Amino acid sequence: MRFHGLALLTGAVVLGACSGGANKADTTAAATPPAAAASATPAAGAVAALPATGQTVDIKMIGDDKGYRFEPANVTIKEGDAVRFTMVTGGPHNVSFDPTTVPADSKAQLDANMPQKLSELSSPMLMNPNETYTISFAGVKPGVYPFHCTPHLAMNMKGTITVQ
Ligand SMILES: [Cu+2]
Repeated sequence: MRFHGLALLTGAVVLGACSGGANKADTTAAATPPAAAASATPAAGAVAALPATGQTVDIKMIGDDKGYRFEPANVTIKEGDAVRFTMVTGGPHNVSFDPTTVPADSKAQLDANMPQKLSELSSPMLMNPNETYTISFAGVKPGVYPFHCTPHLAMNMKGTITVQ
């Protein structure tokens, strides 16, 4: 109790000192970085995910005796729509956008709109039939967004999402 009171008193003294002059304000700023740095880490991914506001377009993830593919592989959507990937056969599959081909001005938003990523712009693996993974394209600017399945890239499991 006594200790707590002392801590409060110390805090009050520091506050009082802070309001004293410009130099003290600098001291406060210098003392702030640990907190700022801590919040700067989330700030790097500070773009908030935006929920879809439009239609949901479906793409199936298939691996069978005809090969590995997205079906349809190429879709055209509007900004604000969502694309829902459904694991059908031949998994694990995922959805991965190549950071070097995603339009730079939408990269952070698209990345933010992808939940539970394995890595930047890369969805988790869908293992079981009927598992889905939905990506909102809210705030993702018009452009062409090529994507692929990481495990089956060599088997040409690729597609493109064109945002109008
Ligand atoms: Cu695949």
